[in-house]
Amino acid sequence: MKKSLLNLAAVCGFSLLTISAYADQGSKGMDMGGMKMEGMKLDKTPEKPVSANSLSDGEVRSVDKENKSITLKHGRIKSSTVEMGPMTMSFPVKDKTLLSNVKTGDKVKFTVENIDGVSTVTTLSVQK
Ligand SMILES: [Cu+2]
Repeated sequence: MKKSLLNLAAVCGFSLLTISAYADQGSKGMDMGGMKMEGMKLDKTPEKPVSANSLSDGEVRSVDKENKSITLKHGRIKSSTVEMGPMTMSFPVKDKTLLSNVKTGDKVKFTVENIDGVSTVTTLSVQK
């Protein structure tokens, strides 16, 4: 379990170059299959509390309430389970109420966690 989370986090970070090539073309979700990890530190388990997650910056590109997803142009993400560099991509959101107050163009702060192998937005707040 822990190992698979680590693997996925590593794959996500390591897929950055591949994904970013596609992300701006509006592809949904991320195909993380088949990527091998390398150079990932495995000496730590991702058991930090959620509060250890740092907020990431993003700008909303689109909101899809029906599918509970949001496309964000995001800065660097580094949470206890997800790490990736800046890119534009879509994320599923943990709870659709997170989408109730955001619209395209909003600047947001958000956190991402790996939930069942998917990088999922778990908190989101609009920056005024
Ligand atoms: Cu990303």
